[in-house]
Amino acid sequence: MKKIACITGASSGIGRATAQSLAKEGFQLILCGRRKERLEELQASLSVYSTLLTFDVSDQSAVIQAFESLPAEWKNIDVLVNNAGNAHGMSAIQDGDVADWDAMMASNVTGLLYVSKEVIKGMVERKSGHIINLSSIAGKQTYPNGNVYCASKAAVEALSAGMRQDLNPFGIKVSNVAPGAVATEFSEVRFKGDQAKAEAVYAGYEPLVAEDVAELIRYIVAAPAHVNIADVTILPTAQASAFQILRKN
Ligand code: 8X3
Repeated sequence: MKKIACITGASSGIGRATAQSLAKEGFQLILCGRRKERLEELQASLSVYSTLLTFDVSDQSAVIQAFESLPAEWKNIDVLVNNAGNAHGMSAIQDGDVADWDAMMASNVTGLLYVSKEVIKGMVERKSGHIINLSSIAGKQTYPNGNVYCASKAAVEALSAGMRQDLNPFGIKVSNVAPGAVATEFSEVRFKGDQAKAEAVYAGYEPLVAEDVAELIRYIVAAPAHVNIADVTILPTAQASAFQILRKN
């Protein structure tokens, strides 16, 4: 029988790579994102059947409308990958920009909840499903100037644990994936287009690439029915913690 996976933030980075990895696993894909053209370009590159939902996770009515618009054949979502999210700015708490704080909490926490609410309904009814939440090493260790981003990812950690508890009676798996440094658009967005700052994050060592995390997600999804890979931290070999990266220059 066909298996359906829904991926948020599929237009770039880990989300896009996860679409490619789950396509190899034979999933039909619901690709969610804000940038329709990028989703269409991804769709055209995939060998599996897919459909697009264009919405912003932080807009609850848009989230509801998007999932309601799914034709019946797409409604039974087996796997939800809550990947959408970003960092905006990096500064001491006393210098933080409230708009950045709001944007991070809205996408990383509230948006994850809005999407989950729409998808969990069907999973509970069918008593099956798998939710994979993208957290971060930043959810496990707070670093200087990370404050609100770290808090948003700590919230994801708590939500993964809470979802696992509440959805346990329904046989629904919940997995938490916490990557360290991954070379994506992440730092460019965090530093608002400042290329030099973004490149410095990944300088002097080999960071993870989106495909490394996507392959981990594929492994988590492909585990036997009785196995839930509950919580995984994935780091570049050069990274020992949020605070320690071995750089060669
Ligand atoms: C991204 C990893 O270490 O830049 O979530 O916070 S880090």
